[in-house]
Amino acid sequence: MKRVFSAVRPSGELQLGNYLGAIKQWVEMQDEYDCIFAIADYHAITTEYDPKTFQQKVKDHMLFYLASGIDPQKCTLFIQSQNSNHTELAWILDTITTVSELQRMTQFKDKSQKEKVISAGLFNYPVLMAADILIYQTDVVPVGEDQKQHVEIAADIAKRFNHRYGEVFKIPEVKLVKETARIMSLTDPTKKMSKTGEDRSRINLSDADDVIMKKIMSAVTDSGKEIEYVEDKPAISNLLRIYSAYSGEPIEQIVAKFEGKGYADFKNSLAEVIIKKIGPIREKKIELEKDEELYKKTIFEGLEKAEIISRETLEKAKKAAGLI
Ligand code: ATP
Ligand code: LTN
Repeated sequence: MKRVFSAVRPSGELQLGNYLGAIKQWVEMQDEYDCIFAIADYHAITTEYDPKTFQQKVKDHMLFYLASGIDPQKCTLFIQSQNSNHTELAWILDTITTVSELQRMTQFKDKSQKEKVISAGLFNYPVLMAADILIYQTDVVPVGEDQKQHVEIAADIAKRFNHRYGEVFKIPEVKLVKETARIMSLTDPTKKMSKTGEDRSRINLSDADDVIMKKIMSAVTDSGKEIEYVEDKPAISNLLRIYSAYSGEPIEQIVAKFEGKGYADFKNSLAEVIIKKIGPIREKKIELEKDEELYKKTIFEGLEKAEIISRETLEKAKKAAGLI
């Protein structure tokens, strides 16, 4: 069975882009693949964060994974920082990664512009991510577009290690869903929707129905009033992709349905489609919160499995590099 690994950093509130770009794919893959999903808390602390609320964020993310349909009976779920094998391997991989290739990373360039202080952790972020992936001998990494470059550098690092020290790592491949790999902001269709963007620009998985309705109704649109899927209408095209992903209807069919109707009708219907899917996830998460043991049990059992698999690769890598 092919292995899948992916993670989300608990940097804010899970948003619709995280769900459509990543988590929805995970749910669909769990029957066919051996899936391992983590909460990348070590990645979250590479940018400014609040230690007081951090544990709650980590827990909320995990409960949203479960509420979205990730089944701990089928998948391995754990918290990245609890498995120190990752950081141990990351150090070894750091020694075969060059400063110039890390300087080329788009996410580093973007995020370092926004931070007051640029940490070495933010710079080395892709190397820890490579360790996350390679330590499980991962075949496939389902993520959104913005993480593609990081999966590619992980593959480069794996090839370099294997070439220098002998075959240890599998070479991972990225998996994107073309239509939803890059959901754009509701307030600026030239920017990606993100957890850390302004609240109006995104739909959070925790948003109440009336909040979703309000955010969609006030989402920016393009000039003109036709509902069209064309390149020079990036705002409406983004909303059409969201509509299609949530309703399962092809874009052409949605365009035909709203022919001659205005933006208000379309947005109203879009909000309803989103609410129908997000509402039950939000309610399920609230229900799961009541079960005190569920979270602890899930991450404890997941960690046990993750440690066994990752320890084996780490030892192989250390041996190959002459460290044992
Ligand atoms: P941050 O604002 O902290 O960078 P983010 O919302 O961009 O957070 P990440 O934690 O970086 O989210 O991403 C989690 C997963 O969701 C990744 O696989 C990422 O590619 C995917 N993802 C994030 N934003 C989008 C988006 N707008 N469209 C599609 N996929 C996305
Ligand atoms: N950097 C990713 C989160 C992440 C990840 C991973 C994704 C950390 N380690 C390994 C896939 C595989 C992000 O979404 N910002």
